[in-house]
Amino acid sequence: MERTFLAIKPDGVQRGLIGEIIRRYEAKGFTLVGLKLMNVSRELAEKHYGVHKEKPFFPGLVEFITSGPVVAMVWEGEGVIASARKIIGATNPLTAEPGTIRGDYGVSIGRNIIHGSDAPETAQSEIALWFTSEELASWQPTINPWVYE
Ligand code: D4T
Repeated sequence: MERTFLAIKPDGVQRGLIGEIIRRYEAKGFTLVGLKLMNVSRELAEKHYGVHKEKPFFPGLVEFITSGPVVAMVWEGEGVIASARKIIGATNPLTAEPGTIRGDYGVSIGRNIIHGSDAPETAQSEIALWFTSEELASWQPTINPWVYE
């Protein structure tokens, strides 16, 4: 079953959106298999955003993601990688569709509330970067036959 990495950024935590965000993925029918509230080290932040190292916004991005606790999560389900990104919405909250997390709650691109892996390869590497295998729970919700045909 497919898995993805999602992280509620410091702005989402500070604004009290943890419950609302988790609710959306639970209600969709996806399965939470990893969850922790944590402070992000500079080393982890720089690894996670390594692809953006040369971008002008990189220093501010690292500063922001290390500025307060983050909720790191792994979610499981059919097509969860692409679907989770749709639920998140476009990178810029002002152009993100209403009904998406960023469209409903965000304004600035540098305060866009949540991160989601963008492809199977990044999902795999980000899950390995943020979680040990012991921190992930393998379980099958008993409602799954009512979610999957
Ligand atoms: P993440 O990676 O946080 O899920 O965001 P996206 O996948 O939607 O967008 P991204 O990788 O292009 O950007 C990573 C991160 O950098 C911030 N950012 C981005 C920023 O502060 N200024 C910018 O101009 C851009 C493009 C927001 C998300």
